[in-house]
Amino acid sequence: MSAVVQSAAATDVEENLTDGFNLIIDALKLNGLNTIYGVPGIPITDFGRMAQAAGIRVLSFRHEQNAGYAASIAGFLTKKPGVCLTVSAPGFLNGLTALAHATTNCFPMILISGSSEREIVDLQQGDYEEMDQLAIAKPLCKAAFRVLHAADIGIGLARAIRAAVSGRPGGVYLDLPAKLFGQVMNADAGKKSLVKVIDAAPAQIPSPDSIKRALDVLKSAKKPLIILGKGAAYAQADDALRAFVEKTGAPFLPMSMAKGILPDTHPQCAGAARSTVLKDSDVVMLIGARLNWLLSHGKGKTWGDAPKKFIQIDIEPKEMDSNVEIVAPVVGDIGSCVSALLNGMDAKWPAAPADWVGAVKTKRDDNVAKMAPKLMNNNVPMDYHGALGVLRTIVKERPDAILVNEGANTLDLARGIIDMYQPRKRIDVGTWGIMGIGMGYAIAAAIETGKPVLCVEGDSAFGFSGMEVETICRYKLPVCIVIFNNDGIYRGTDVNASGSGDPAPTVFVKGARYDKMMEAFGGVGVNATSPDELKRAVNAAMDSGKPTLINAVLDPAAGSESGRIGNLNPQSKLKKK
Ligand code: ADP
Ligand code: TZD
Ligand code: MG
Repeated sequence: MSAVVQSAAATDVEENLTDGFNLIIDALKLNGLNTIYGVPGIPITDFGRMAQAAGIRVLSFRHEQNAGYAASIAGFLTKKPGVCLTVSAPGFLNGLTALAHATTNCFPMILISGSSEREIVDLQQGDYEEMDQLAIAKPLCKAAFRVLHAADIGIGLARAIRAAVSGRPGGVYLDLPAKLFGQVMNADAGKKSLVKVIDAAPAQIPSPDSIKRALDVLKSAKKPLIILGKGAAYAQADDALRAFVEKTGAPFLPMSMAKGILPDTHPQCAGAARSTVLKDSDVVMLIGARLNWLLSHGKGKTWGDAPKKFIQIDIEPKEMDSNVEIVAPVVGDIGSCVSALLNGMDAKWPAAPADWVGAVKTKRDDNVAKMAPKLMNNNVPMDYHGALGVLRTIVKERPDAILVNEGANTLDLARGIIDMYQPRKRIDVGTWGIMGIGMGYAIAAAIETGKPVLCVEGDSAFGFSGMEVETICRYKLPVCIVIFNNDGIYRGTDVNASGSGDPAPTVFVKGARYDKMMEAFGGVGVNATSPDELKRAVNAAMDSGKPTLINAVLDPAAGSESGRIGNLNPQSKLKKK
């Protein structure tokens, strides 16, 4: 209900009034947007307070980028746009990275930012935190809107919601100049101006022809492969996806945030035979995954010489043929597309050829067996495998916990080693391979799902959002952060070739105790030097639900440059000796 301001007009006639503050709050609540991630300040300080008083959950962060990442992953986890609230110019810019990230990753998010007065900004007269924010946001998001009149707040938010969640989801910018918040209007007219968005992301039904074409190509396959991407996780069509994959009998490969839609231990999972299935498959069906760098653009050495046919299911028609020819494009939402495919497969649908399925299974079992002893080592100092072996078991025992993961070696090895068992339980660096998502993701995951969160963080990765441990302690969130502390980026062993006395660019303070940071804010800090210690500390944290940070001391020499993507890192052949 709108808080009503009473005003005694000169005429002595009392009118019920509302204002921009109240209308924005009412519009958010009307559309079920009940959580805001942000940082307060001019002109939104009072807005945050009032929103909280009105029952919206307001999570106040230490830096807007982290609040923005929180909003972006809230969008991924819930299919509703995550809302981030920032102050003008610098706060807005801090949030913008996350907005661009949301757009790149196809997560629905709305960045709402206060801004300075139009009249002054447009004449460039030097207002407090002056910046033409709308113009700057536009190229970095799916849509950008500005509201100048209180009466347009309802429409403005409705447009933002639709733009964020319909079609391919993405980031939307909503610019609210300071004056708007205090603008007063008649309360009844204000109430009527609000819009409850109906069917914000309408089902997009694929054409029957496209379904038939896709099934014909799939049926012709001798070596089919299904690749599940994070769009498939986002779609929340878990039962239909599982039924479809099982009906085909084909090996499936989950992209990192699609792990767990079907468990990584499923007999058809080809995660541990990735190179084999990419090289040797003859028909590849992409479901909510793009053929970008993460899949070597669908060509080159990774994909082998044998000719391949691609089928692609995606809500975005322009995604088709972006990197290679798609012989069977299926455009629609994944739930509708997969249901239509299932309907088109009769009882006699042939299972994937047994020789192919068998070959993939053999490769996978071999690779798993080769890895097993490494994961059981109790070396001190720890290596990645010893530490990850422990975490792998913990996730197996606690399959509903959410795993947040970032770093280089810490990311690449954890992704391969830690099996996931449920959909949308693994959230990580995403399409950009971005560092800094860690604490924002952890906070949103805890808030949006109420589940315990385990963060597996490189020491460098953690540094990008580390101050938010205070936020985690303040809101008493069930987050356990494990820092793989190898004294630096990739390794802690680099030396400065100049001998100037400065450390090399990739190394940090040796023997740093990140656990003390957590203690500073009343959380639990643990220094773990062996896999056994690590296991005890993580289990205690997951049992207690207390904010915990475990400094896992790793061998500084254990990692490799850029983790698994060293090939993307140019190296000078002309280095000085
Ligand atoms: P990954 O990184 O896991 O490979 P990408 O982010 O590259 O995944 O691809 C996700 C794809 O999923 C995008 O092309 C996006 O358009 C698509 N997508 C997102 N939501 C849906 C949906 N509900 N239905 C169909 N496609 C979707
Ligand atoms: N800045 C941002 C925003 N994203 C990035 N990906 C990078 C910088 C470059 N970068 C990586 O790609 S991984 C990484 C950086 C700085 C950190 C790797 O070190 P780590 O992990 O300690 O997190 P490991 O286990 O030591 O490899
Ligand atoms: Mg490191």
